[in-house]
Amino acid sequence: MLQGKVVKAAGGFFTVCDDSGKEHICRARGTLKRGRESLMVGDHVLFEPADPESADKDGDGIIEKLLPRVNRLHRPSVTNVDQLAVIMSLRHPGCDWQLVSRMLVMSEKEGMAAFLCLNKTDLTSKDELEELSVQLDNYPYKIIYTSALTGAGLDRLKERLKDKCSVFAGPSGVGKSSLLNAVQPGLSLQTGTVSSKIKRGRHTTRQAELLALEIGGSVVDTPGFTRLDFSSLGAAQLADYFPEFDLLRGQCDFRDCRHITEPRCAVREEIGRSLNPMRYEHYKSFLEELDKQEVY
Ligand SMILES: Nc1nc2c(ncn2[C@@H]2O[C@H](COP(=O)(O)OP(=O)(O)O)[C@@H](O)[C@H]2O)c(=O)[nH]1
Ligand SMILES: [Mg+2]
Ligand SMILES: [Zn+2]
Repeated sequence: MLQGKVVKAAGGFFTVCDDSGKEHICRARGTLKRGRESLMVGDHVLFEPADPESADKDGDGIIEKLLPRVNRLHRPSVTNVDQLAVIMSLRHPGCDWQLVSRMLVMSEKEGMAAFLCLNKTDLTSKDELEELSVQLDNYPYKIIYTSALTGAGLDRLKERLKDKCSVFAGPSGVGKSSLLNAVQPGLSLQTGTVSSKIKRGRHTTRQAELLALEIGGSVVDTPGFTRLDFSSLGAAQLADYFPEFDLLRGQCDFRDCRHITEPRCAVREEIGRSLNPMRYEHYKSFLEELDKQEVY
């Protein structure tokens, strides 16, 4: 039996990449097809490769066992992800900072590292970038500025992607596929203008696929998370998913402080100092959203 990783799943067939990089088309044992245990892209598995001696020359391998998962993302379904690369553009379309925070909360919840990539810097003036850097003072995640068009920042992006399994997430049209094509010119992923995508209906489902990078590592290019609700999140845990609050934990006067109206709140005292004000606003609005969920 060999060990491998599922890099593609479609129509009941799984493409499994073994340790030497060879791909095998496999089917799964019945018990691995259904329910909670159903296989997905990113899974580590044990499989029996197709027997080259067998009469049925086109026979497929059989996946026998699913190995434990480290984490998992939904829509697209991917597992064992090292990091989430949140991709946004500064213009066409402009950056949705609240959506960025939403995705970052998700990555924290799943125990994934994350970084932010702001693309299309070629469309932004130097003044705008300077203004932005004030707005992003004390932003708690690494930010890489790129242009898939001019190639600016690509080396830094490659450095981050090397030898990791990354998921590219972000709205349609920000340049996810263009960035991947620039990182690895042979990929030839389909890219499109914002308007033509909207016409075609941008929520067309597509299977997640792990793309191996020549620099080492792999990337899942997603059509963007279409539904990102907090239904599985409790209000009491929200603050745990804002890593910039970590150093202040236990320092508020009230032990169960929610950092909203309580007096002598260590978090609120740090807003505009070590805490980024925009991030705190997102915390507040997510908490409101979760409170409503829990009432109904
Ligand atoms: N000016 C500029 N346009 C870009 C850049 N990156 C992507 N685009 C364009 O933005 C559109 C959407 O790109 P695409 O890669 O399909 O975005 P995706 O939906 O996130 O995969 C295409 O027309 C690209 O040519 C960039 O860095 N600068
Ligand atoms: Mg794309
Ligand atoms: Zn507090």
